[in-house]
Amino acid sequence: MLKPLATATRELLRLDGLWDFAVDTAVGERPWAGPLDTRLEAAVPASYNDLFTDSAIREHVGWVWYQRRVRVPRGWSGDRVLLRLDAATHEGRVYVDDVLVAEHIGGYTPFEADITERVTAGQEFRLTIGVNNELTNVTIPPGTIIVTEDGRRQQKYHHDFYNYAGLARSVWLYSVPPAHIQDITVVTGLDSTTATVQYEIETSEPAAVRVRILDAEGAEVAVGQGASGTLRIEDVTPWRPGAAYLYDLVAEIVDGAEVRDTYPQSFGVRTVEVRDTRFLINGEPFYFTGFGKHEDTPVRGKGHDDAYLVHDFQLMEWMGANSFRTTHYPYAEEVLDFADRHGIVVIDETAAVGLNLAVQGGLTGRPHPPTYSEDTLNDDTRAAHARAVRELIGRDKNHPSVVMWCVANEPSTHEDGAREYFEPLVELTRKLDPTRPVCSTASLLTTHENDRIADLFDVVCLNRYYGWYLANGDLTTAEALMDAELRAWVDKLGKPVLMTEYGADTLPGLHSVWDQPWTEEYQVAYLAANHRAFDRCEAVVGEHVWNFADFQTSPGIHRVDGNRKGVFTRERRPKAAAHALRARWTPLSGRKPSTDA
Ligand code: GCB
Repeated sequence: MLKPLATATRELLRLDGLWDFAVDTAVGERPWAGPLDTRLEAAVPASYNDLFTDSAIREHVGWVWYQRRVRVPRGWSGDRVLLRLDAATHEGRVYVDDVLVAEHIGGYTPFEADITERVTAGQEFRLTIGVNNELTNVTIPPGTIIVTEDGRRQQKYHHDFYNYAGLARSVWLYSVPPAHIQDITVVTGLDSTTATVQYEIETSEPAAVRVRILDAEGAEVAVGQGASGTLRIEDVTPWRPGAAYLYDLVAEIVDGAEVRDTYPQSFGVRTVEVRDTRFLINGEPFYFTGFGKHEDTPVRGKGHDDAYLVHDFQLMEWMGANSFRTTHYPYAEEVLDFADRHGIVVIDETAAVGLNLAVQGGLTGRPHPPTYSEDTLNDDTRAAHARAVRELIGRDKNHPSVVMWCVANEPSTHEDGAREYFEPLVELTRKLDPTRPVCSTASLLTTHENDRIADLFDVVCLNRYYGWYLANGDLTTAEALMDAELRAWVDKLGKPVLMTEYGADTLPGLHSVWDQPWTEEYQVAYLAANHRAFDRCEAVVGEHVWNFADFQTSPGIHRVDGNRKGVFTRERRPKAAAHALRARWTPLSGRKPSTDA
């Protein structure tokens, strides 16, 4: 799905700002049918939960309503008019005046509606958006809703981050010409100094298509005719980690000398490959340094914020972090665009987090229901998961920064049904994109002995907390456990191993001369112990610390004001570990540390 852009043939209005806002219990049955009866206003983009002081809004389970009036620019008559929501978390319904024009389930991917027949250029319309935050066993991520004895509905889920909801990304109104470009796919190859650029363009109706490739200075380096084909760029400048270089593939619908529609799709030339126990970008071994992150800031919740975007990337660069994983859902497209432009490598993850009922059994010691069954995660869950994979790849396929798809975080992999659930999803991912490796991360409950799915993936991605959830306060044991685990996976599968999570909760300002958990010194020592083990294992291709910054967690989980495994606080102040990581990562520059430690 193309990102809306203003071009010579398209115009664009961002509908961000203050919208009227109400929870469903405060308004009538058909809140879209007239002006919303409310005094509340909510900021877009932002999660609504932390905006208000009323805890009933913060903990509301169900629909909330956003409304505003929108004037269609008067110059748009004759064009098609589209509404686009970058995200409605987790379900959205969009009404133009009294009419439902779009519905979508899945909280982190965009959707749109052609509203040409419902609006008039120069006139206003009433735009109402319902957003539902409910998670069930057939949503991605899954959850369950319980009703307390006194009749309150409560949302339960199997991941620790807070279930922020609302319109956390931009809403757009945009115009396209009647015959327009609907989608573009670009796949690049690299042979020494020559690039091959395979392209495929979808149009709204049969049309003559022309393409031009422009380099970063705007010079034309290749031209082609037709909706699909392969072009060559001689003396190409590849996209490299830390040294981004972007081209534009300008697709045009032409009618004689007239250009009916034009859309520039940016892309980078780079290859990705897993060979033996190495992860290669442009044929060269790449060592990942960086983080699992969250879209999470005070007040805005998961609301996209360009200031935090710039600052987070600055901090990553300052530390020598060359990559991150979009834990645990697709991030705003602005984030990936920024990564493309600045040469940061991304592992792009679906919102499939918490597909694991064994975790709750593991924590409480109580028997747990099976993760995969008709009453728990079932065929409908898998269908929702398949949609999530399609929408992720549909949105992000052209980003050079994205080097691997992560289909799930910490699913249950040892229970009956795990393989039957995952095999078709991995096949689908590879069919949709044969060019990128595929992974899923493994929790502590997944061992090399009980796992049933790791062979489906290209890289063994481990989330390991030796020295925190296990061997807490005993880093000698933690290091030995890590050594043993790494050896076991390499012996079993002979694939690269990426440490996709390791981390220790840390209270800034707490200090000790001993290995005392929660202190800043312990976080530093914890990371160092883990690093010694990684450096002894040839097959380890990278390290992503959990987490970049402290983040808000769900009620009912035993945390002190959120998850404190951040290397930065939630306000982005460094803990001692930030300086320690900077000292380790800066000299590496994408190369693996020496293995003779
Ligand atoms: C994990 C999860 C992550 C949690 C983390 C923790 O394994 O993938 O979402 O936040 O552990 O800190 O417990």
